[in-house]
Amino acid sequence: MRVEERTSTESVRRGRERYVPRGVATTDLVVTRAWGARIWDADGNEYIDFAGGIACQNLGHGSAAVVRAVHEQVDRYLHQCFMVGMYEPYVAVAERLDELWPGDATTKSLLLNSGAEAIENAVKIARAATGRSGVVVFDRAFHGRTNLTMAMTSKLVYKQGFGPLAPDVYRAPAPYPYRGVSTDDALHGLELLFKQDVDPNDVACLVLEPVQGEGGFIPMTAEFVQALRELCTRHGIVYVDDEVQAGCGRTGTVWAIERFEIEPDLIVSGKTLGGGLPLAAVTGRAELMDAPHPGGLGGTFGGNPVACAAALAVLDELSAPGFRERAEQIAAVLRTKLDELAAKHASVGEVRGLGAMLALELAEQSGDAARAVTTAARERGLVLLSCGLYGNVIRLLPPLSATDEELERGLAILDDALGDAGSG
Ligand code: PLZ
Repeated sequence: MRVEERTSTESVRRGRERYVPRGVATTDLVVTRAWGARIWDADGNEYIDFAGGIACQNLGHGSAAVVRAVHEQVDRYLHQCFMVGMYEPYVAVAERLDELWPGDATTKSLLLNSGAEAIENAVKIARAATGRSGVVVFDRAFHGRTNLTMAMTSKLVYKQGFGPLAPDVYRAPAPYPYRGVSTDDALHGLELLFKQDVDPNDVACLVLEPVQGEGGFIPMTAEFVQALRELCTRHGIVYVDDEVQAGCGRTGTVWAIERFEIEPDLIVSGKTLGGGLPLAAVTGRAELMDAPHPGGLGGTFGGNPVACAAALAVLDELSAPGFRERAEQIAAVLRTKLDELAAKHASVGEVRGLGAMLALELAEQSGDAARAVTTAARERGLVLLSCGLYGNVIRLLPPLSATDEELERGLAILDDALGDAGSG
């Protein structure tokens, strides 16, 4: 049995080398099964999962309600293409997103396949609605890997050699107190951008993650978000809230922006939205969403019925009583232990995050130590991811269905891995 399984690990690794381009960076892990907050590899080893497929499993692997909804939909029909034959699950997801909208607006939703595709469509909608082309994004942003979104994303690895990049994308600073960028500094940077590079009256939208994800799990300050909201209103700029990583219950509330007490114009969601199936959405004020002409928006698979059935179950679970309370308990368990680790391991510079979206930043701005920690963690049975412009941030994205015992086991492994990495 073990021999057979080992063969399969090696054959997957060999096949990956032979048939999959190196541009898709992978770890050594070959997964054969996942349940709740645990993953098993092809050798039968069990791992605690603190990655959740990069924030796609906030409800845990194999969530009963999601699996049931998927099975039922599979028996009905798999695909129609909404532009050929409409179906109820698409409309029902849009209706549910309207009910969950954090504000007073009457909203409509467009469904798509990926976060990047949804961000692209948010920009199209903002451009159609305003008749302007400029897009403002921020330092350390991640919005995707497609042509437009790689221009919006910071970090060379995502765009080097892939140009020309899309024009009319401008970058401004965002608060990062740990590295000395205050809210005032960031707002001053935006003021300069509007003096030096682009007239705010030529800007269609600004796009901001409420907690920066790939960029290093940096929560935006409420003052910054509120000042941007005010500025957008003043200049007729569309405020696009990128909730692809921070949304869908990660911080406790359905949308992270609820914690900042502003109403955005468009929300982009993805990842956990499809419960593990590819689904993303742009939701926003009806008059903005209706700006593009008929035929201007769409796609073959966007809002696939099976993904929509999964999303309906996901959105029910995220907004069910008790979800937020459990997420906050998990956040408290994680934060207490991370604070302890920061006190114990000299390599740790800062613990930060919002709700259960938490991370450790290593003081040294190089990816080597964080890579050593994630590798040591995997060897000890914990799947863990790094992030940040310098790759020196260790982020925690455990399923919010994890038990206290699973969290503690994962955190104990993180402690050991920080020690192994020679940073203790
Ligand atoms: N916006 C805030 O975090 C995707 C990237 C993994 P897609 N983040 C994971 C990688 O290396 O490609 C993301 C995000 C935010 C947009 C996206 C893009 O979402 O579904 O990967 O296209």
